[in-house]
Amino acid sequence: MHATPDPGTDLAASTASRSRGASRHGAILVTGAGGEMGHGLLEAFAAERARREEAGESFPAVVAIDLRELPESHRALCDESFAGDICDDALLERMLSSFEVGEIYHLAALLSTRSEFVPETAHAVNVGGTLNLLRLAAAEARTHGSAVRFFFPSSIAAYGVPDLATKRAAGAVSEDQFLQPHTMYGANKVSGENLGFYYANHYRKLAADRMAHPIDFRSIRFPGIISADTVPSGGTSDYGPEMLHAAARGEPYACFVRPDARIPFMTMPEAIGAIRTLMAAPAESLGRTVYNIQSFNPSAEEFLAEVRRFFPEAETTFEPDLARQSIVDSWPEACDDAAARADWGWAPTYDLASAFSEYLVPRIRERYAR
Ligand code: AKB
Repeated sequence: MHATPDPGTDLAASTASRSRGASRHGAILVTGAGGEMGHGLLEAFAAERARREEAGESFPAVVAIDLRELPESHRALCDESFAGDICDDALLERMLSSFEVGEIYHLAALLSTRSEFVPETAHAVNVGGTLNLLRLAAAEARTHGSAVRFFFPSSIAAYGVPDLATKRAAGAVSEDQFLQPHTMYGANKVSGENLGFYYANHYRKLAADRMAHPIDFRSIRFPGIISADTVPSGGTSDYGPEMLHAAARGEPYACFVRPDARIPFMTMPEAIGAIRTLMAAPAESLGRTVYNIQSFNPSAEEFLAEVRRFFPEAETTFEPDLARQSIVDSWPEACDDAAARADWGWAPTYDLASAFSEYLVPRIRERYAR
């Protein structure tokens, strides 16, 4: 049986014709670059570039895409930025006319709370966008003849633990348990993981001229992430960072989950470090495409106790929102990260106490003192 000789997309066809034209610059592409994680990643690339250039080595161009124009602080960290939709082929075409993409960090997504208000839009962005980027990566791989390395941030939202009793009994869950999420965002994350696996290993299975592994797909299931520099919006793990930032600003905060709500968390620098380490790991050492990681997993009440150690005046109350609480209840209270530890040397930098005393509090105090 024969399939069509080419992926059959305009993007693929024009990528091939471009390769015969003017030379393009090797590039790392970051989508959703204006978000919390995007900024951290752009900073890490800028630091890496400075190190490499000092050693007389080259570093690829860093190209950012975000729905909105990037702030100057972000733009200064990349070689080129594009404002627009990752589902817009014309935008991707413009980017590809100048850059040959060898690595992609696909961060653009609608988070879990926001996605429940507009599930179909969330699917279009979270799954449609991922599919478009995978397709672009496969076309680029065909053009330059080597696999494109692709990072996809998955989430504990990929899990759907059926009820609280099961959550408490399960403890730390492995990558393969409870994969029936209760949210559109979670369903989108599972789809992204599966699409990545397909493009990496089985893309165009029946085509005579197929490239066996056009994409080197790597993914981390992140817990809730806490940054000292930014307050997230649209997520359900946001109660942790919101509680801390409100206390540091001296503002009251009504926490939308019960005191006993428990999920895993980590700090933003640990998340950025983990992405960089996973993406630098030799392919032979990776036994899976998707890895759990976590640093600490306090209940909301334990998190508040830590906040009050530094901000004793914190005016925090608990006013659970039943719907958002039900999402947190469907996420595991801990993740088994043994595979990440064994395959690419993942280890958390902080526990709850040191995350507060060594990173969050000093930096947040400095931020709000400005
Ligand atoms: C969210 O709450 O939606 C995100 C996540 C856990 O992926 N922070």
